[in-house]
Amino acid sequence: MREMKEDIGLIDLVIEVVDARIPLASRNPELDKLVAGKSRLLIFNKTDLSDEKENEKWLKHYADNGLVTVRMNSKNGTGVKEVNKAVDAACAKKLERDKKRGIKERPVRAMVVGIPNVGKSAFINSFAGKSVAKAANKPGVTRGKQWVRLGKKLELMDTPGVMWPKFEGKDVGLHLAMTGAVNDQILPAEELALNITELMQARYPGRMDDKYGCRELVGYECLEAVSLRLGCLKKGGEADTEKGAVSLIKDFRSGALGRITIERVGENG
Ligand SMILES: Nc1nc2c(ncn2[C@@H]2O[C@H](COP(=O)(O)OP(=O)(O)OP(=O)(O)O)[C@@H](O)[C@H]2O)c(=O)[nH]1
Ligand SMILES: [Mg+2]
Repeated sequence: MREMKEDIGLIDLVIEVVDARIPLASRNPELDKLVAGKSRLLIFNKTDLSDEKENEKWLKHYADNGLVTVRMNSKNGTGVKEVNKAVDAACAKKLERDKKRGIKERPVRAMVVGIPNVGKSAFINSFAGKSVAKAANKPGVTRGKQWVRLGKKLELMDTPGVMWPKFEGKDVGLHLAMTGAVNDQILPAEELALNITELMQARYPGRMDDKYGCRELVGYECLEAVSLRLGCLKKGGEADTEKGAVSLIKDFRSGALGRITIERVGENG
């Protein structure tokens, strides 16, 4: 955060990457203060993993709040054309301003920010059309800032994920753990899985049963049923819920349980 504050003077455009499954927990309220007065673009990322109906509601919510938002799937590049348009618009404004002030043409500098594992580097790669930034499915991959030059017009700064200064309420931390934004060592797999069973059975009834035959069970009983179905067994034949939990979490995050939006418009502020 401190480094960002130092760099913000160099920046023309701030690109904030948000996880469409957790649009609240993946936004950083500190950012608003930091980027006040800068051109801004919100990338609504991982929309292939989130519920389409909820995507629509979130996009409307952002539009109502005057935010320029582009829906992205940074894995396959869907949305890149719209990003180009939005960046061009931001760039045009800046070029005009520079011209008026007699400043020589220089590239637009954009800073890409967001929480760990949200897809900042993947977004830059899909925008660049080639692999220029290291991306991987765990938090903390990008360690330091890195400039990426895209043609003569644009320079992008990849930044390490920044976590909220503190977790307000238990749900923020839980939701970040559900999507894999915080290190898996922080919350025991079984505890996380128990929370996932509850969320799935309440929000998307039937999906867990279709996949694991666990009917409407929740909590530990559900986790046992899931583990048995997946063949996660201990020596005596009882359910290995530790192993089952890890598989369930993987299915939940990868989309194997369908497209899921954890946080809804109008909830938790
Ligand atoms: N399904 C899907 N996966 C995505 C999308 N964007 C990124 N990912 C995946 O999410 C994981 C994290 O992506 P990164 O680009 O490394 O995330 P980051 O924000 O740069 O992470 P840090 O550098 O650790 O802060 C990778 O496995 C990506 O392939 C997307 O739109 N859809
Ligand atoms: Mg990164």
